[in-house]
Amino acid sequence: MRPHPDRSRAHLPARRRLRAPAGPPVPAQAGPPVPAPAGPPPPAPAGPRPRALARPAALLLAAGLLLTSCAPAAEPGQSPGSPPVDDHMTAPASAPEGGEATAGSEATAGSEATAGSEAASPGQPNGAEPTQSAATTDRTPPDILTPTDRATGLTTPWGIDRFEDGTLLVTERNTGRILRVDGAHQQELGDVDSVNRAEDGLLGIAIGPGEEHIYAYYTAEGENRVVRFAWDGASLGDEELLLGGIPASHFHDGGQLRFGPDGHLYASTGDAGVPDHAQDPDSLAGKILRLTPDGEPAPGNPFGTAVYSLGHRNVQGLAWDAEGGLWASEFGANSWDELNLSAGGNYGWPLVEGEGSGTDGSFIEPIHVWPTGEASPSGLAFWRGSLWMAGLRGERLWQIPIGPGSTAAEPVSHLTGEYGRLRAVYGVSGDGPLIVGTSNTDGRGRIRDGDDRLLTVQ
Ligand SMILES: [Ca+2]
Repeated sequence: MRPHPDRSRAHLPARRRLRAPAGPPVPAQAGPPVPAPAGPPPPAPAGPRPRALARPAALLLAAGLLLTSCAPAAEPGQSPGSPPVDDHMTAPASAPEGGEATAGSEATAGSEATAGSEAASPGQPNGAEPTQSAATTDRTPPDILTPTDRATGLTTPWGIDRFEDGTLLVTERNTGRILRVDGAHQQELGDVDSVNRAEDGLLGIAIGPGEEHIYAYYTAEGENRVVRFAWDGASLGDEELLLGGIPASHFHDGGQLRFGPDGHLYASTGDAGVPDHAQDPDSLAGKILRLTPDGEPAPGNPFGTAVYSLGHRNVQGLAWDAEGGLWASEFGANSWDELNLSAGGNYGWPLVEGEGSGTDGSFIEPIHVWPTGEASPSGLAFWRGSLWMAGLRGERLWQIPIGPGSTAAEPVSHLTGEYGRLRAVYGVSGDGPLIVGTSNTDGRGRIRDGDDRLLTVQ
């Protein structure tokens, strides 16, 4: 397929293509915080903003290397002491949700919204719909999305995986329940001793190799944990702690769990309300972690720890494309949500939100950015040649067609406003439908009859 004009490597500045440094990773420098710039954040332009691609050459060069970071700064648009927020809110700020809330408001705990994006009304895009690149037309199903209910009556479904027999494994964030969904039948397999105050709780779920274990990510008192249970095909065994000590908060807990094509377990974490943690390689907050199935740091991790990449604010979606490129969806603070292509390295938070590679050009820039009112992205899946990214505050499903070399075409939105807040997405190309979960019972949405639901998209 032809590269999209905006994606042509000929348009890339040399710095982006050749940015990966040689030599060992350099730890973050200590130093005083850099004050936030004065004045309000810049206005969000309409529609998603694509980034020129640094791929594939820079990606390959960057693999496994950690990039130099700079002194930490306050969150853009916030004073240094402002409480953090993440899970941007859709509805009036009455109910809590974790990590997706508005700026500085404990009262709005747990939402994915941020200040400056409250102005956008649910279902009302801030600007023109992006048009699909002609280069991707042949890859994109013609309209595509004809959802039907797969399951109803759920409470804030967060993580989804699928057994080989096609039944689904689903977590409920607020209740801590692990469910198996077979057709319309829902079976509770067990629960975890999780706490849920806002965006925290029982989050990601992943079925291990050979379906011998089930892995979960949840918030316990004082920390987030990666655990696993033995699985015999019918019931859960005892819980085994694989990795504790992941900083936790009401907001910004990350929580996605996925096995990669390399057989390692990837976990996304949030900054837990302390932005500087994202730049600290010794902290597990604000990172993508990479573990062996037994919970040890994966061989080749840049610091010899669980840390794979750093400089993230709150990643809740992980997916691999057909060529093995790892994509991550990330909540922004006041202005920009991000879609990143991750090969290790430093993704800039809190020194950069959205576009920008930092004062020395060392941060890896996102591939696409969105105003928080149009996305506030959680789940991410790769299915039928595209990434599918759920928007909570954006109340839509973003499709990002992926071409050769892990290149991304222009995003296209679907289901805008039709089902409310969308969070969980699961799909495997060539293997079943796309599953999309709503999140209207999370305290920030308008609950529709039957919510929350899992939708089958064919
Ligand atoms: Ca970033």
